[in-house]
Amino acid sequence: TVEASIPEPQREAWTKHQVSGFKDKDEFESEVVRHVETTLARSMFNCDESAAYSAASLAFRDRLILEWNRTQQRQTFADSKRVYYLSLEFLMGRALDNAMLNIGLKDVAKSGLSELGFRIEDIIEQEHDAALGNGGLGRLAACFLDSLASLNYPAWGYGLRYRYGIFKQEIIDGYQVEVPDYWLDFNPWEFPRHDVTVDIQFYGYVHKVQDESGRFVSRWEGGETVKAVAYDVPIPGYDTPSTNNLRLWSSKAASGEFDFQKFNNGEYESSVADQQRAETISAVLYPNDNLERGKELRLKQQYFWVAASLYDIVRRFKKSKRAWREFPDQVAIQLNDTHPTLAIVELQRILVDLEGLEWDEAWNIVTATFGYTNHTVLPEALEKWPVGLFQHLLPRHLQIIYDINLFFLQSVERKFPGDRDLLRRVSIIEESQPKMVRMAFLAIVGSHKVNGVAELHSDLIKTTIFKDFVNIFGVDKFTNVTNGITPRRWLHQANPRLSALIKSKVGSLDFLKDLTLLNKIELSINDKEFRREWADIKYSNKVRLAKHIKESTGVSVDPSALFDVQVKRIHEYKRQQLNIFGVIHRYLTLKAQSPEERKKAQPRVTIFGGKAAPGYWMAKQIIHLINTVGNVVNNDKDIGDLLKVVFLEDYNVSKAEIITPASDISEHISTAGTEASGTSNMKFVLNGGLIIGTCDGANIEITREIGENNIFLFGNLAEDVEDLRHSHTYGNHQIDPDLAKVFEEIEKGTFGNPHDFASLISAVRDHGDYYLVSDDFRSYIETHALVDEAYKNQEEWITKSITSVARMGFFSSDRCINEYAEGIWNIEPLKTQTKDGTGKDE
Ligand code: B1H
Ligand code: IMP
Repeated sequence: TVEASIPEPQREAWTKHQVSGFKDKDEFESEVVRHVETTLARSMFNCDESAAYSAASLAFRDRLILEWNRTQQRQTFADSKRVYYLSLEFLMGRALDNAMLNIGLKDVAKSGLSELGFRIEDIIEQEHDAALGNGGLGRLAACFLDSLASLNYPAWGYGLRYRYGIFKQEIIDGYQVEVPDYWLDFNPWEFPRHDVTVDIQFYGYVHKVQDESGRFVSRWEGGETVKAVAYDVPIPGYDTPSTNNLRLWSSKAASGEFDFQKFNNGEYESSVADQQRAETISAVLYPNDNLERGKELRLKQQYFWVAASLYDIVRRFKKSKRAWREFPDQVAIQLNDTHPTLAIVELQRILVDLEGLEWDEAWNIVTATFGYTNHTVLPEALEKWPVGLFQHLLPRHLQIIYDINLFFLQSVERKFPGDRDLLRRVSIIEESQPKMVRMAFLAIVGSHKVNGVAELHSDLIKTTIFKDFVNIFGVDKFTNVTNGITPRRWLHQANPRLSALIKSKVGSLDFLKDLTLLNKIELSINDKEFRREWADIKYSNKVRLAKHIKESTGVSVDPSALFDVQVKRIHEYKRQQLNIFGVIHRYLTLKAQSPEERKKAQPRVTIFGGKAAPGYWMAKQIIHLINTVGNVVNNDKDIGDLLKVVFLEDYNVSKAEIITPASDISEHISTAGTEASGTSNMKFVLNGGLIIGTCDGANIEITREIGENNIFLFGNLAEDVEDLRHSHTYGNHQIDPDLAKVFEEIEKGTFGNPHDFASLISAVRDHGDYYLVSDDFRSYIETHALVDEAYKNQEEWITKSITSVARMGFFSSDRCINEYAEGIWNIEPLKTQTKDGTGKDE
């Protein structure tokens, strides 16, 4: 059994002193005071809110780590298959509130803190977001960790511990300014594991040597070595003791400190340079969403993280002393986009070069282990690396890639003899100048399943970018797993009153574990009291947001106006430009009306938020235009409260928790076929907001679930986009007359120096309107008019809102994770209650 390995007397001492976490208010307070007075070296006389936050977090962390240990022990002894989720981004947001709610001790903490003189809301506010991600892709990884733990799956996340997460955005004179996000000053949620380290090699050369059996094997030698140090972040499941692990790697000079040899020789500067170069690897998150820009340091980050993670995974597997062919029965590895694709090559290298397996045997193990999730069809986001860069940084890996490609192309040739153009199209090596490694193709060839993240997107990858691979591998290799969101954070935590109201109708909080139970609230659709409370909750969430808007922008908004929200990364394909052009059109329309006519207009507050990649010029122009339009509109006496335009700076997870529950209508208006899924659309609807959107990504499935009467769809369809683009270039491209008036007004200087917005306008008018802004403008404006009308009928609106929420059960990330577990990973949840602590029986 578990304990047998420890001698009797020692075991007795250990069990006698077994630690357990706090269970009630008194014990919680005592833990907080202990941490304040010892860990933080403070006292009741100088315990400010920040110290109280730290101490409360440490008290919860202590509890979590005990469950973490038990969970890891259960998993180790059950010895069942685990899944490893490799993601370069984990956009976790704040941890304290989430830990309190998932463990179920928020009320205890609230009264405990209150007795010590603090309001829990103020304490929660002290926490700095863990912002190790750009947008949807990183937040999806965070929701997946929550579901994996809540559903008791044996699962680990692997990522990078960036010293700087996504930059903090400030808006100065209407422009985005980037400020570094140094978040690690004091992070109570991580455990440094200075004993868990891996040496990672770069550069060097490859040569062949004969092993004991006389076989020639490749050896990769020389070059630079950097140390990876593990930092563990416990991930609590909701209403379960299961606590999983997110392991983040930090880079350090391999020699530990700087080079004393050089230091003693008087080479002071270069002696620290090596150390600094090593630490640079995990220093900063690349701030690009849906864009790849081939920088050597990024490839270094990828290999560093992938090699450390695989070393860890393989070490854990080897402890079980199983045969290598059992590896895929014990290990599933999911690649979150192509960023970790090198893991495929690294595992093949480990098996062939270090463990001495034959190529084919190794390759069968590799392909049975990996699954690849594609998140985008945008050409500028598909990763390609110059062969020369690979040759320099990872010489052995390039050889392996060439071999993988050769064997793959030979198999294609056998299946489709003589089709040389096919070989050229699907080759992992693009024969361009310079030659490039196509990471998505490598990921497909090296995985047993490839999935898209919403139905339309999964169809599109099969018919466009990966079409040839469907013919080669068969259609069954390609599948769909529609994204989801965790209802714990995005309903219960962000909107506690709505969660409580739903609970009163469902009978319990079980809907947080089985979101389809939401459908029970549809039975109360005519319950007057329920409807009144529903509307009241939305209103009070809007009051809270209005307060935030006032504090952060100085603009006063009326909470009874229609709140129209678009918060997400700023990108041309997401079309914030369409939105702001629409706002200008609305403004011009109001200005042209008589005061009498204007009285009939529906008052609106249009709210924007989101970061632009620092080098993305167009996106920055969009932010600037939104701010200048806000300046004009918000100060126009004719307009008053009929229209307000605000840009909320530094949109992040914790701001999303305030903004999402306060929306009446949110905008998901990407050019059809460009947004793989979108996940904020799900969050808004789950919080009782309606949406205006294009037939794109998950909007389509949301429509199917909630019914088309409950969503405002507009615009051209994905299937027509190519033809429209063609006609822009080769036909007579006429832009929409109302949009032309908007452009005229900008060019007159109404919103500041028109020169600042010239390229925004010319992209639409003169350069082919790639994102179809003009084509969709009319239907966008008309659909917004329908929104105004619908909002005036509040009873109808509330009915739509309740109906939609009732039908959102499908979009839980629990459903999504169960689909991955069954269809791709072949793993099962682990029981949490066992007689002997091994997790083998209930
Ligand atoms: C998504 C990215 C992405 N798709 C490259 N692709 C990056 C690509 O740093 N990079 O190089 C970073 C991010 N992100 C998003 O994934 C999609 O645009 C959303 O539609 C989708 O909802 C989300 C999660 O699947
Ligand atoms: P690793 O996967 O080997 O790094 O182990 C992760 C954690 O799981 C360890 O820190 C332990 O808490 C736990 N663990 C792993 N192996 C054992 C074991 O053999 N006995 C008890 N706990 C283990």
